Amino acid sequence: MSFSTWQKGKGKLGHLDLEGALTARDRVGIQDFVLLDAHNSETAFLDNLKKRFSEDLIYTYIGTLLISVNPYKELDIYNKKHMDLYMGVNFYELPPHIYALADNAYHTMLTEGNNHFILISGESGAGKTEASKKILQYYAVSCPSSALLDTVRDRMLMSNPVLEAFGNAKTLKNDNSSRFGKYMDIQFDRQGDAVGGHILSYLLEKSRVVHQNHGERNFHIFYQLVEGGEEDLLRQLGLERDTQHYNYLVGGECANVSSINDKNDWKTVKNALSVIHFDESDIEHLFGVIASVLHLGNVHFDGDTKGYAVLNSNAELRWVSKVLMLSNSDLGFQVMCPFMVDHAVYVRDALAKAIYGRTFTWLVNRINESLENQDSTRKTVIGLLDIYGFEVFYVNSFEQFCINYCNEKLQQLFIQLTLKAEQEEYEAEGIEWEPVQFFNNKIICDLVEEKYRGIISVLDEECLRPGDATDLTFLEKLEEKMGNHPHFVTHKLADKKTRKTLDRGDFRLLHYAGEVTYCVVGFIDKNNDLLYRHIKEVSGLKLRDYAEVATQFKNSLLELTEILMAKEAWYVRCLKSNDNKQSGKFDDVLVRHQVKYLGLIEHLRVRRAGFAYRRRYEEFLKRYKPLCPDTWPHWRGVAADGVETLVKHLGYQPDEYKMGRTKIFIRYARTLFATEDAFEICKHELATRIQAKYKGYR
Ligand code: AOV
Ligand code: MG
Repeated sequence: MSFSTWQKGKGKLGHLDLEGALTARDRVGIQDFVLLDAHNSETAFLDNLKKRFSEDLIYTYIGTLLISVNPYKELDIYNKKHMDLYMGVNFYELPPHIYALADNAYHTMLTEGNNHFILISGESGAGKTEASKKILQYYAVSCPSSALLDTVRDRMLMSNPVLEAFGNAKTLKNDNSSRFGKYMDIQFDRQGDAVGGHILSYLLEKSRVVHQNHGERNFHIFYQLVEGGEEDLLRQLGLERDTQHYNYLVGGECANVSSINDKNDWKTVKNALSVIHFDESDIEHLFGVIASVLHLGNVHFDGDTKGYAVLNSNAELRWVSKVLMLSNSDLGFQVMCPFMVDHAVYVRDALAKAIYGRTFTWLVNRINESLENQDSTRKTVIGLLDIYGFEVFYVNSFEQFCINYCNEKLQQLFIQLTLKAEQEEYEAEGIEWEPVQFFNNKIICDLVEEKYRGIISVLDEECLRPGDATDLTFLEKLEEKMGNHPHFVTHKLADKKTRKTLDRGDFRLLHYAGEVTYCVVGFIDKNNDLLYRHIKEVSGLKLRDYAEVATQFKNSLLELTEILMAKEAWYVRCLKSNDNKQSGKFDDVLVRHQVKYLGLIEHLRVRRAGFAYRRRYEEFLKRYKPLCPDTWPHWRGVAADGVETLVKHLGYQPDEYKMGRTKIFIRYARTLFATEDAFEICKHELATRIQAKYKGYR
């Protein structure tokens, strides 16, 4: 390392003085698990996380993978100063941070000219959405700028509050839970300017529009509109300023949440919409639709003497027509059909869900238009994936089935890529290695998605079967077809397999992240999405395009996997520190469970299989060359030879390292550790010598 680079590095270390740096390791734990001495021990792993967490150090690396533990409190580490600090800095040089990962992905993209993605995973409430926002902010603030591009950046940033308002809700797990999946490409030009973006959204949980479990809310936007909407607007939409007035908002009995300020959020969303370039008429249209859903929820049916539905008042329906700018007769059609009361309510709810779902799709499309970059020159992208995390509730339904299946797929992708990447690296570098054993969750993915045999296929079959298919016949088919599967349990088989009983209408999947019991009620209906099918029919679209909901979702995840596989991966694994959203609390059992199922120890093991650490020759030399008189201050020859000279001087034994084609592979963490210690001491001595020299001048 040249003196000037080192000076720069020293400046960046800020308050960490050099002597302090030597002792800091004990106090704040190890910042990269690869350097942890206790070999792969789960307890040592957890101790380290906990030690760091207690010092508000929520980030730790395993090589280039970033672990983040949700602190449930605001930390002063996300300001512009920190962004500047991490710009252009190697992983090693500063404490682990999400900015370091974002910055390394960005610089690798620029130097290698290829596409990247950042996979953010973890269970519901672990901090995925917050992490993805921080990464986006980092790019928006830190990348080179021009007045023209500022607009694109502002829009990218502002797409977040809008999509969160319409796609997030309070659940029992998370006050701001993502109820849709989101993949966002951030496009960069050759200079590294962020020039555009594109969002793909995945399966919105529409059922929430008409039903919320106790302690949960509808999508944020409804409360924002009712609480924060201007008087004029509410009058125009026929709305009252009282969330309790709306049937669709009272189901969960928790309209007010202390962590949420709907009034303020309304202002943020309105402002964001104008930045994204929604004009007055778009906004009028958008909130008309939202109001129509609230009015629909208040449409009430009485039964006549034969049990047929009769509207008890036309007032709400008139408002629906008005705010949707329809003629009364369009909606009258629905009313004229002789439905039984239950059925009428069903149709009403189906309509509300369909309206909301289509509005969400429209919103994503509009945002994409505003982020589109017209310039056809070559661009590279960094994709950000933030999807609903694994979740287990008291009652789990079709939605949880889809969400948890999605998390299985992401875990599978992680396994494939980390194993694959590792294998390829050893191969490419000509290094022999022993593969490490993993629990491969492919078996669970197959159970869900396999053609003709998986749960989704059985569900589709039942949905399309003419006649008397019900949720229970679906369950029977499952029992018939997959009763012997080691990860599938039903009532009949419960005792034998898990020794836990199950209700007759339930089935249980043994997911990679834990057991989940699903109640089959509603599976057929939700998978059919009949109204959607009806809309497709009347709008003249070919039915052959139509796939059942779970199959559509499966196909979209397949496409997503292909998009991701073509890019270089970076990982953020988010851990939930406790189940009570409490700051500073580290629940050992909960964290240990997540560490296990996320495969973090295995990942570490793979990183260490044979060789704990590897570094490109140039980087290794750049950092450690002050440790050898032959390489300091300059090594004029080939970097690999310089590294060989350096490590021989340091006394590395032949079994401690291997020279690959472009990298040095170090077998034991302690070897690198000793080198790192020597480096710290050397820096300290150098600094003392330099200080003494300057004193001499004065
Ligand atoms: P999720 O995205 O992983 O859950 P969030 O990112 O929404 O979880 O985080 C949940 C809450 O934890 C946030 O609203 C914050 O209060 C807090 N939090 C998370 N990360 C941080 C952080 N780095 N600093 C401070 N507080 C944080 V879900 O979308 O439910 O799967 O579907
Ligand atoms: Mg989220």
